[in-house]
Amino acid sequence: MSTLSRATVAELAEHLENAELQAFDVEKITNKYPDMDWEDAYDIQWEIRARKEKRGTKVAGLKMGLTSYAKMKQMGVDTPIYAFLADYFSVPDGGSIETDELIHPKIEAEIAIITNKELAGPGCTVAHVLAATECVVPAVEIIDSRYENFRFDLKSVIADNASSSRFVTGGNPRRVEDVDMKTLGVVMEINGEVVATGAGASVLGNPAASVAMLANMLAERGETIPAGTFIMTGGITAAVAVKAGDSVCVRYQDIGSVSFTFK
Ligand code: OOG
Ligand code: MG
Repeated sequence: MSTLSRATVAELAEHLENAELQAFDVEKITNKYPDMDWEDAYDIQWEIRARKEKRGTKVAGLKMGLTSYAKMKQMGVDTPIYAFLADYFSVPDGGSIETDELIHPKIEAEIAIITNKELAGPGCTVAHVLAATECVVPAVEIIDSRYENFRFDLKSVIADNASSSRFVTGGNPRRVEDVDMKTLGVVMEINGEVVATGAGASVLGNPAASVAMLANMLAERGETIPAGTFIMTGGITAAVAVKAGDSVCVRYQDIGSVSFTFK
């Protein structure tokens, strides 16, 4: 049961996508539309996805957000959310990110997987996810909320594609049977200094549970996770702000490291 008209959904999608593409911040949309509901929020996100696809952008993967208590606490919200990753968000390992194209970027260390079977909810479990996982991949997400001062509520952030802006993968992906995603440790360094550490279990007890939740959330819209999907399971620690000139290296137990710089 959505409350916003098709026209308002389209207008808000254009507004938030322009803020993303032109790197300017905006007021959170619930200020003007306090009665919008969850379905409206995801409708706006799916409309942003449709706008990009119409222009030829491909979807490079999916992500879950706010799956760790560190992240929920940092952002003052209490439910995981999902979003999509556009092809141009992808930055190669060892590459550099144009800081000017972003508003106020923060980085997150995440564990990602690539599926090899379709995953469909409702009823998707960790066991289903593990049986459909090709490999485990280290990933660093660069989030960049389009909202002023990175302050938002859940509906506003869902509409804003969960602050998605860039991501970097690399390292040495491993087969799922060769890694324990729960105990997999991560060390995040900026300019050689350790700024955060954590383990996979911070993400809903097991990053695979985040993927199961994604399948179950997508089922509410009649969607599934196709085979071959790259999925980032959510930040393990709180996100850390970065600035031009910073060089980032996140080291993962067993699956290598990911590095890049901010120009
Ligand atoms: C929302 C996106 C959160 C994660 O990994 O938890 C997210 C935000 O904090 O801006 O990507
Ligand atoms: Mg994230």
